[in-house]
Amino acid sequence: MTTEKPDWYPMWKELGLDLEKHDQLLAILPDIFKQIYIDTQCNRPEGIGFFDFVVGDIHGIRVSELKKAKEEGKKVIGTFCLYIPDEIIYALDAIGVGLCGGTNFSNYASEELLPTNICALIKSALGFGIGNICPYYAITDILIGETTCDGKKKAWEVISEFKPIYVVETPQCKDRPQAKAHFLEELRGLISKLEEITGNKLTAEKLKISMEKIKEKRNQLRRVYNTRKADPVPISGKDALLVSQIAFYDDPDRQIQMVGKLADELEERIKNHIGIIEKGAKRILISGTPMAIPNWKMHHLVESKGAVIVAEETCTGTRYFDSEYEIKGNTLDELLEFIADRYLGINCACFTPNEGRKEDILKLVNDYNVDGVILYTLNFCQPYDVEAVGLEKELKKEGIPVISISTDYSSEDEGPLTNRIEAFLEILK
Ligand code: BJ8
Repeated sequence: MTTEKPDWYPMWKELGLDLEKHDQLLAILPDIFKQIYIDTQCNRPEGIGFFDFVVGDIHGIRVSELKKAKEEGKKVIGTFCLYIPDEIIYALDAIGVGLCGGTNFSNYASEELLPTNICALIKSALGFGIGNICPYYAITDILIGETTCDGKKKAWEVISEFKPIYVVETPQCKDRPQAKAHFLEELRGLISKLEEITGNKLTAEKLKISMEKIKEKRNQLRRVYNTRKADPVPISGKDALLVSQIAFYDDPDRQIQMVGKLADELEERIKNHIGIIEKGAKRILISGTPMAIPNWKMHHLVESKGAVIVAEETCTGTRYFDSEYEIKGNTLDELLEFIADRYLGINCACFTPNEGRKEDILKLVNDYNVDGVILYTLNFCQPYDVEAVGLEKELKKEGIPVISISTDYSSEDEGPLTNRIEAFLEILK
């Protein structure tokens, strides 16, 4: 892979990007990345080089691949939630890209359309799209929303003025039997919509192949996470987060290969007792709202203080690959049942009740030998904010050190947050 970047301007222009604003965005990113990833870390695994390269050309190669795929007749589908199964998108010979936003750079474009007290992830994602500064958004043929939190539900109405969007009605009480029946119906509705968009027909055979591929992608990510159970830990939390973030928009076959290669290297590092930080460093679990690229704030603050993040109970963490299926059925209906079961097993705070999340956290604390938990919530995210109150009490009852942090994408609160994190790390045994 050459490191010399081609001239992507003609492609960005063709996609209708606001080139001036887009230039400003791309001018900021390399410095942030260098400061957080390169200048402050050493002894990183070699395999992380691929992921650095992907970020270094974040709006280039992958977008050009999507453009080429579109010229060959494929459709690109934008999503915002784990609950939209990639398996279905790929089985219809389309390509899925996750479009959640992780920077407040794009807020200028959405602030007049949204109230101020809406979470940073929604503001950012909408701003990227409406402001024409995200080529991934620009290249999509349709967006798929879902009815998880109220903020997103209403955001789809705003965004529908700018781009076609289809909304999947995710159930609210996912543990009820009727929730599964409802979700299955919604998945069938999604399939019909995607069949209409792609002009392809979903078959059991195609779905099975796609399920095997997406499952394998999750398997490789799980392998990377499993290595983080070791002490010394062979990869930093920041790097693991980056790998997980890129999984949302890169090609699944390449992900299987590159994440797999990284996992091989990390397993080898464990055998040779090679860590990213010395043995005995404080081990932190982050639990809460997803962290979309380039939201590396919490990881950077924590790891700058000499602790290491060993797992994330988030959708850009273990929720991405937890809950797995066996691919046994032969009919479309049977396969969809497995898919529905798998996705309804994801314990997102948007569902009620959501007891499974507490169990997930306790299991992670045990499996990853965690010293302390940070309950991380984006400001104005009510589902995770409310759950954090109860979880904090429950974890304390279990004798697990815990701290709740609500923040956004700005750097304004970094001073007070650093003080709180330092104080928290000091109380860990
Ligand atoms: S399955 S976590 S990806 S809904 S942070 S927008 S919840 S106000 S992102 Fe999510 Fe699916 Fe759940 Fe995962 Fe709303 Fe909260 Fe904002 Fe959020």
